[in-house]
Amino acid sequence: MSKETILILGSNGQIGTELLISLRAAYGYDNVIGSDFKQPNEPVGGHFELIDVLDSDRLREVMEKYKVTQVYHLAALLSATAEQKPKAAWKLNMEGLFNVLDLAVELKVKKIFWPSSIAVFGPNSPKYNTPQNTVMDPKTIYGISKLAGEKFCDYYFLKHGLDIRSIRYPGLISYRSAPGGGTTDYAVHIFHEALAKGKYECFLKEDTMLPMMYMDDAIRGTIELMEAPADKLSTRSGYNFSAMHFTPAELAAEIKKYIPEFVITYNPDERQKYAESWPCSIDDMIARKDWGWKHQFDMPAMVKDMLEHCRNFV
Ligand code: AKB
Repeated sequence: MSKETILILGSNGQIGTELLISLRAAYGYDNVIGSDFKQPNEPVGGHFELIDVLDSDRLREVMEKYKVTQVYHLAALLSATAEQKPKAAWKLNMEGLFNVLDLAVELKVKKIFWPSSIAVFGPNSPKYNTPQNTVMDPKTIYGISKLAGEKFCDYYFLKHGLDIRSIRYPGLISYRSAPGGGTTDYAVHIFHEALAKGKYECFLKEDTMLPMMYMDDAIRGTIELMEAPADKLSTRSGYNFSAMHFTPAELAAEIKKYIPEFVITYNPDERQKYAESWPCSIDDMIARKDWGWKHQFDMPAMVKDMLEHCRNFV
């Protein structure tokens, strides 16, 4: 395997924190550079650079300094935060992506990873087993920026031959890193509150079904996509990517098997609207066929593992 130097933009975030660990294990500690617009809360060791993705000169400086061969561009505002500041979200999510794509072409970066989301779908997309190619009418600024981003990724692949790969992440559930500003975040908070207080007030209605995935699967799948032979990939926008789907009531019932006294209440807020515009479940057949994607964690396995790990934080 040729030597790779990998830059993660947004390595303090929910996905970035875990990718940094896994990529360092796979590619060598010193070959993976973490970066974010602020210092991590806890030192992560190894190479770390402060980068605002809107500052193209700074990005170029770091990419040249390390002779970066791969970039994982994760810096973005998620659905709920983006809705509070739509113009700032559009600027960060789109201009940040352009800066990365343009520098990748100029500096001949070998591969780029950019995360898309189930938020690219909308109320007129099929709700269940939403296919890879279908009606896409996102209603959140986050979803609009992800759909536009997908189109630009495809465009840079076609026009410049840039090897860009992308996944439409469902809600991600993790114990090492906290989510921030998303609609699916309830599925992480619920574990910490169940263990600390025995109760949780959910900001979605009890029957709001959404596609979800355990972080271990998401990280493994992401790296597998990045390592797949280019000629196996049939899409350069975003692959549908799925593992499980459930409602808050179903998740609470599974948690109650371990914490019988756990009580969930519901107080839906504006995030309900965003969730209702998204699919309930996803058909990821093409990812499974193209690069062999296969999830390992279903909902019961995820709950067991989350509770075992989250107990250490209480
Ligand atoms: C969010 O809730 O905004 C994200 C997503 C589904 O992309 N987790």
